[in-house]
Amino acid sequence: MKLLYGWPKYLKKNPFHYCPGCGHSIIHRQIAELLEEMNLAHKTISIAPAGCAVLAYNYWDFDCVEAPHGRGAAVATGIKRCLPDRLVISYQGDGDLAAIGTAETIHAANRGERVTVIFINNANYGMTGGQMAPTTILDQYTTTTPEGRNARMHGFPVHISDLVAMLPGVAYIERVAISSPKGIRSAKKAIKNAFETQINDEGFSLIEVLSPCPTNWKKTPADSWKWINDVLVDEFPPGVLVDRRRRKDKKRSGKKGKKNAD
Ligand SMILES: Cc1ncc(C[n+]2csc(CCOP(=O)(O)OP(=O)(O)O)c2C)c(N)n1
Ligand code: SF4
Ligand SMILES: [Mg+2]
Repeated sequence: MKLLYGWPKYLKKNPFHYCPGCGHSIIHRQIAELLEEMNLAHKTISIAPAGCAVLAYNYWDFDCVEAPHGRGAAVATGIKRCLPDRLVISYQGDGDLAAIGTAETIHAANRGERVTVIFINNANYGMTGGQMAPTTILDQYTTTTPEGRNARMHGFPVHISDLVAMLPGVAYIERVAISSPKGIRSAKKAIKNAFETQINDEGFSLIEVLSPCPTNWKKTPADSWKWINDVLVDEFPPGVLVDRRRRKDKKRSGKKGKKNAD
């Protein structure tokens, strides 16, 4: 009999602590599946964030270290520079990456660090009780925007992936929405592209995942998918934001051009 679906080899048999309908568990599973399918688990070092995914190492059966809040891209840089043959994955939420970790993320991307960031954007600080994050959209209710996010008072949603995509060190950025079976399949393909980008030494890669947080959104899991599809994707449209893979230009690779070589 052909096995169509089973427990991924690199996912521990610990029950997830995530709320029903939370997107973190879907992406945890996809990362474990891909490392098995791509035969990369033995050389992977992942980085868990502060946020709801703080215990990611309880689920992943491959190496994982914990980074202080927001410092994932800096920790990833250090690991990758010491161990360049490893696949280094920094897993971060939107509060973690787009607020306290803005500087680390932008500078790691600008340096073209050969690391992959998985950016879980659920438009709020999930773990600490649903406060406004930089990615919270206008009019969205959170515990710190009880009347909805107001641009005059709180500023506009930060499109951090679009900002980072402008930097020449970046090789691949894609945004996906895990709010439909199609979107979930696209997420796995996007994460695979990012891992390949790193394995091929092409530059910084980041996948932004629009991910449901039913508990803090105060919605059912089904309504959370609907809200992503009806509302959140208007602010953060899914798609490839930049793809500079397989570029041949010498400035990028750091190799001297003919003109400068002699
Ligand atoms: C230096 C520091 N400041 C603040 C915190 C508190 N804190 C823990 S998680 C978190 C926000 C998490 O939000 P996000 O990164 O979006 O992850 P989510 O829980 O939504 O997945 C904050 C502010 C901390 N742990 N460390
Ligand atoms: S609070 Fe939100 S992000 Fe955190 S586990 Fe629950 S649904 Fe997931
Ligand atoms: Mg969040």
